[in-house]
Amino acid sequence: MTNTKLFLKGLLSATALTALSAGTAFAGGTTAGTTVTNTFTLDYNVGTTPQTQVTGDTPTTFVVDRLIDVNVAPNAGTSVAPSAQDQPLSFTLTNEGNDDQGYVLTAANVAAGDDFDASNLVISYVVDTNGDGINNDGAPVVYNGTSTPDIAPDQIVFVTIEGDIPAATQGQTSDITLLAETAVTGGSGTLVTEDTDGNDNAAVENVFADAAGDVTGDVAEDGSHSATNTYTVSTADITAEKLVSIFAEVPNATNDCAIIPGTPAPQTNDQDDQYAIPGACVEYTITATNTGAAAANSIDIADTLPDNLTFVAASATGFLDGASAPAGSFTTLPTANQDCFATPCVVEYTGGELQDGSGTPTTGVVTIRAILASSKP
Ligand SMILES: [Ca+2]
Ligand SMILES: [Ca+2]
Ligand SMILES: [Ca+2]
Ligand SMILES: [Ca+2]
Repeated sequence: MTNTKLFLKGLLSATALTALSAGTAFAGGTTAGTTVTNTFTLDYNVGTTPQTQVTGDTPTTFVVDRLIDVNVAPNAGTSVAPSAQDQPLSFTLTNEGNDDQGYVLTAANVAAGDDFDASNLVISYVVDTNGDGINNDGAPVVYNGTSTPDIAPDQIVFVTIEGDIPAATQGQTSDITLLAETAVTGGSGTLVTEDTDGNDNAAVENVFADAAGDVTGDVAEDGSHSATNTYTVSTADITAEKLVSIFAEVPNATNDCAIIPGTPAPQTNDQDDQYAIPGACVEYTITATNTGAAAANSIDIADTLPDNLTFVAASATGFLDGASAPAGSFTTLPTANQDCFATPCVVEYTGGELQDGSGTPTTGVVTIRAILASSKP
């Protein structure tokens, strides 16, 4: 055979295999209930003389039994914030048998080996109806105990468990199991049972082939399978401090109280130091720091200035969104030179964010300048 012929033969074999696979290859094999019939012929010679062919009286027949095999696998775990509601954990359920089946689903907390339990566990699912292995097949169905996902051999179901997270701390985990028990289709929730009295060639009998799973009691070949997925708490850890200093005892063009950050007056020794005398420019800084792994957002800093001050200016730095653009704004601000005795001086910065500070702490600062009143309030 020439090399060209060998190549063509290879191509043809591959094509033939592909065509066969597309039509009939299930993980569980030939579909349950298929009737398999066979006959034979026997030819023989006596001496050199061919004799009449012998054939069987009737073809042999059997029906293919029902392989019950299900697999539950967790997808990536979920990072959650303390006290967050309706947090999803996702699993993939596959019918590895050779007939359509429904599945009774159970979500449960693992009692030991983790740090907390999630509450209000709710199961929903999406059947991969278009068979592309992607959860793009419409709205989830909330599982209510009888709304079983009914799927064909080799088909998969995307199952999501949603739970509420308690006030846990950074790095704490919660393990949740999903158990799928094989049932008949149609939503009755009736579990299938295994045939125990040996094979009848004329009957479609249930044969269990599932593995043992994570849930206690989920042993091999019991018609069920289970797996575990994990919530991990990722939280912000915010601290804040407020400091006050005298920016300039006698503010002037060089040490302009209204320019932030500007140039503070010298604070080198007692002689040059800046004292809190009437007319001095006072600077408050409120510094917020995140040392946690999660971003903190909706940060709201409010400060009502003492009534013996006159507001001058305020600014904020360091509160950045995920793309390092400024996050937040002053939603309440006194007018420049507002007398805080006559009108309360409320400074409020709203909507600030501090990103993941677990490596390097992230910091935001609100700076407020005011003049110490020259007259008694
Ligand atoms: Ca637990
Ligand atoms: Ca899909
Ligand atoms: Ca049988
Ligand atoms: Ca099992």
